[in-house]
Amino acid sequence: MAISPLKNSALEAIKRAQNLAELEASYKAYLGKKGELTLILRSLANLSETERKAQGKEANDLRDLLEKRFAERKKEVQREEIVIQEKLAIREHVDVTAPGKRLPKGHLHPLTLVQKKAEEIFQSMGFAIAQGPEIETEWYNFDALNIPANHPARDMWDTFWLKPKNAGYLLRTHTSPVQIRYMEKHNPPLRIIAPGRIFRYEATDASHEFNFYQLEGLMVGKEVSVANFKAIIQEFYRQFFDKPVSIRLRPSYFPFTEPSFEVDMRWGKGSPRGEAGKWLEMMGAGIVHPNVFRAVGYIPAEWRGFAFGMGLDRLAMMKYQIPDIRLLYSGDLRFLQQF
Ligand code: FA5
Repeated sequence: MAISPLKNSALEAIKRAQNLAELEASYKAYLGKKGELTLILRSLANLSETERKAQGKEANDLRDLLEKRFAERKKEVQREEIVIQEKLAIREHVDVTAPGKRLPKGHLHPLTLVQKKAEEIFQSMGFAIAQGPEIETEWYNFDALNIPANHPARDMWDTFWLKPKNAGYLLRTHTSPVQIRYMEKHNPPLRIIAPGRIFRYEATDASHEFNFYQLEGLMVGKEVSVANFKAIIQEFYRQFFDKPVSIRLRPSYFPFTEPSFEVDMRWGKGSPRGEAGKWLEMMGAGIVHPNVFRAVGYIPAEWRGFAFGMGLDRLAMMKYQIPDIRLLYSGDLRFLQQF
């Protein structure tokens, strides 16, 4: 056989081989002991010197080329075979009768649940939702709320100051500055709540965090009274807990309300650590101080209002019987997955 047609048919056979067995068979047919090219190479010895030179080079070149192509195709076929086997292996693993895998779904944090529920109830009573920044100025957090510089009342709120301190920026210590921000932009009468995160530079224990959540409330009108406050708060609790709860109003002091009081709630039976019968302070509240109205440009003689600031964490603790506020921030899934 002449070299040229042999070359074409050999290259074609290499290309066509789909697996190692086919490839090996072709290799044998051309380069094996009795392969076509091997025979040609052997027969060179019988040729005259000039013919041998001419044909010898051509045949040896072809042998080198074919060796190379066989090796390349072998690698390709091996790779293809691995892919096919992997596919088969995967198919073998699909057991159509096995029950489906349940994808774990996330859910809302108990504090978020509590905040949403509280918002829903207050909205149903005509309160709008307002928001303010977590980084506040001294003016909104203190001065406008009738807490002048150097007044001992400032110490009621241990503060994280931002550097430099004389710039007057701080992490808000309560949600009350949102009252000021809202009243500056809106005319009375008004009813708002302002839920949000706040910060205090204080030691932690089972009922105190240094970072927690409050929900501020403010209602301003012509004849708003403590009686209105009490009715609204009692209705809020009734809806929130969906069962009767005991609360008490206790006289207190806040610079921005006069009179001021605190609302406590009694731990019920089944409380987590035998707190049953004990009181937990739920919020501060009172009748808006005239100086607060002055700070926002309202005429104090014309308007009356009540304000309150409730701890959302404490609300969550009461609702879900959580013995320690720190659990809410622990990121512990054993705790969080119970909600
Ligand atoms: C205030 O922050 C006032 N701004 C509340 C207020 C608003 C009074 C409007 C009058 C009018 P106080 O510091 O007491 O008040 O905090 C209010 C509530 O936040 C507390 O009753 C309690 O429920 C919660 N709270 C206070 N400190 C912590 C704390 N360290 N960790 C968790 N909850 C707290």
